Parts: sequence; structure tokens; C-alpha cells
Amino acid sequence: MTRKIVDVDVLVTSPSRNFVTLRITTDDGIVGWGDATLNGRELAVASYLRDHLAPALLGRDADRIEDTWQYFYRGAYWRRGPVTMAAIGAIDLALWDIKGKALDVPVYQLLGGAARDRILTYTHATGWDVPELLDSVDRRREQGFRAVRAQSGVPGLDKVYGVTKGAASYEPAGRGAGPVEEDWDTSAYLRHAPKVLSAVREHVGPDLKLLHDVHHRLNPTEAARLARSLEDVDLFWLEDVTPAENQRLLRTLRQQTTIPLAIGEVFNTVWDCEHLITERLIDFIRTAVVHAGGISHVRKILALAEVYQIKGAPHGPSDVSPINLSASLHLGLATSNFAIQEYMGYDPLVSEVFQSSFRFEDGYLHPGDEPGLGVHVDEDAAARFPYKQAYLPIARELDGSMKDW
Ligand code: CS2
Ligand code: MG
Repeated sequence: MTRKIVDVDVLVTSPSRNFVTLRITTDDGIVGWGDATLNGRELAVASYLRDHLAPALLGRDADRIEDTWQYFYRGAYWRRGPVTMAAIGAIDLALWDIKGKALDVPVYQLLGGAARDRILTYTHATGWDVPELLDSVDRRREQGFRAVRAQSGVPGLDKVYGVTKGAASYEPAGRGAGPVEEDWDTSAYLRHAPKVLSAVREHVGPDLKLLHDVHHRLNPTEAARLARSLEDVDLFWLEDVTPAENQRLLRTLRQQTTIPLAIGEVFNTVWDCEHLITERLIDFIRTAVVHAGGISHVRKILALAEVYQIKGAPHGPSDVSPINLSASLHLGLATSNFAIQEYMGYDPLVSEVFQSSFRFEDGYLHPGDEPGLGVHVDEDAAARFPYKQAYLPIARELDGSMKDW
């Protein structure tokens, strides 16, 4: 018996920020939902799905998840990249959602059942200066988080990645006709970051897991200098220390520091991070489920990582939807080498559109046991929040040359 796909649609909605959601409906009336959100390039993915993949999805057997993945990955000829893989990822998530609903089981049961009872999470703490950052860390600890990422301002710079002045939550994409431009000063950052992170460690004591995201800003030599200055802070990880297109650049850095390294959120296939994994240049692989081809592909990345004692820690900020977060939790619950899930929480408006079954308790998340991925999308509510153009910032060195944001 085949379960045919009879309708495919793409919703672009903006409850506090833009999300792209794929809806697939089968001939027996099952609806599956997939996240296709790519911050700052949402319409590209929406068009890739609507104009190129949806026509080829109609009539396909919804139960053939792996074949569908291969069909759209190999069949496009033009492979990889965030737009392509987010579109394939959305289809993958929607088909796993359908299969779980058809069999009346949560997706993690289809992936081998629970390999743990709950999933450790980390969240963001931000502050323009140290006192503000320490307050933010304290508020996150009071919420129950056992792991916190700490980001602060940098003296001399009026905008810095990961920190907003005074706003309640950090949303990197600014609404408007073009990207906001931010200055960057590596020397000032290298002087300041060790002081900030040491002050946080001093304030919180030894138990809280402390993370920091360098956000691709350093070259390997600067990264080694920063790592050496942070050895005593006992970081859970140092993230994206250097742009990792040239993965072999991490070889020397790996020898120069014992700080765990996390990379991968901008990667979209196993081939993007193959050397990082097979040469064990990192400790955590961060590919986001939606951006790396969905559950079907990220589970393969994690299987390769397991061979090298590398753990999964998927990207999961507030700029991918609760559908992606739920998929990440189902995968994480069923994957033995899964370490931690990024979880920033969402603006209250988001839950008007996405009703999720995952639950946060005592610093851990669980996807819940609803059939499928456990997320319902209210399409009437989604229609109330039309898309608003938004761009991620760009960064420039003080001499005006471009810098990795
Ligand atoms: C960051 C993200 O959460 C993280 O680790 O790298 O906030 C990233 O800057 C955004 O997802 C970009 O949209
Ligand atoms: Mg990051």
C-alpha cells in the first residue's frame, strides 16, 4: 500500500521573526510539517521548494523517505549548499512527521527508541559589559539551565555579534532593506574576551557548563592565542573559532589547546565536515537538522562522528523554527553520541503559530511522545504574520575591509 503525496505548500510567516514551513499532505489525509528557515535567505528556500521541488514531490510515496532524500540530492545535479539542503531538510522532516503520525509513534521511536531519558540544553546569556552579562547568566541559571553560552560587548565597538543593548532577546537578523554593518576589532576582542569569561567563571563557580562562540572571527594563530588564554576557564566548548572552509587549518590549533572545539552550524552535508570528523579536529559537530538535509542526513553525520568519539550538538537558535528543534530532540533522544541541544526559547508570538509538545525541565529537554515530530502549525495564525524582509549583519575590519560576521 503506498501513501501518496497529494498536496505540497510552503508557508512564510513572521511571528516576531521570519520562518519558512513546508506542509505535505497525503492521500489518506496525514499532514507532515518541515522547517525550511534559513535566516536572511528565507525566500530563496521557499522558492526552491515551491518552484522546483514541490512539483516533483506530488504523487511520490511519502513512506520512501530515504529514496526521496536521494532523489532530490542526486537528482538536482547541483548539490550541497544551505538553500538546497534546507529545502531537502524540510521535506525530510515532513516525511518523518508523516511516518510517525501514520504509525502513531513519536519519531524517536522510529530511530531506534530512546538512548537517554532527556537532553541536556544550553542557552544564551548576553551582556554589553560584565555586570550585565553576569545578570543574564544568573537569570538563565534561575530558569534551570545547567549550561550557558556567554557573549559580551567589546570595548570600542558599538555593535558586536551575540549581544544587543538592552533588548530582551537577541535576534541577529535586522528588518529592513539591507544588512546592518558592524565594525570588528580582533585585537580588542582578544584583550577583552579572556577577562570577561574569567569573570563569569569566577562568578558562577566550577559546576556551570560555560560556552563561548567566537563566530568565525579569528585566524588559527589568533585562535590558538585565545584558547591558551582561556585554558583555566574550563570551557565546555569554544565555538567556530575560525572560518572552517579549510578544515585542515584546524590541525595545528587542535595540537595547541585542550579546550573542546565545536564547529559545524554553517555546514550542510557530511562532506563539508568530513576532515573535521575523520581527523578528530573537533569535539562537537554542530550541523543543524534543517540546514543539513534533515534527520536522514544528520543521523549519518552523527554516525560518522561516533566512530571518532565526536558528539552531536546541533545548532538550534531562535532563528530556526520549533519544528527543527523538535526534530533535533527526537534525533538527540535516539542517538548515543548526542551531547547537548542549543535552546534559546522563542518569542511568545511564535507559539501562536507553532504549538509544540517538547518540554523543558531542570535544564533538560524532551521531545514528548506525540506521534510524529509533535508540532502543530496554526495556518490561520501564520497568515496574520506576513513576511518582513530581514538580513543578517555584515562585519568589516576597522580599515573597512570585509570580515566574517
Ligand atoms: C550562533 C547563531 O547560535 C549560534 O551558535 O552562531 O546565533 C547564528 O549567529 C545565527 O543562527 C545566524 O542566524
Ligand atoms: Mg554559533
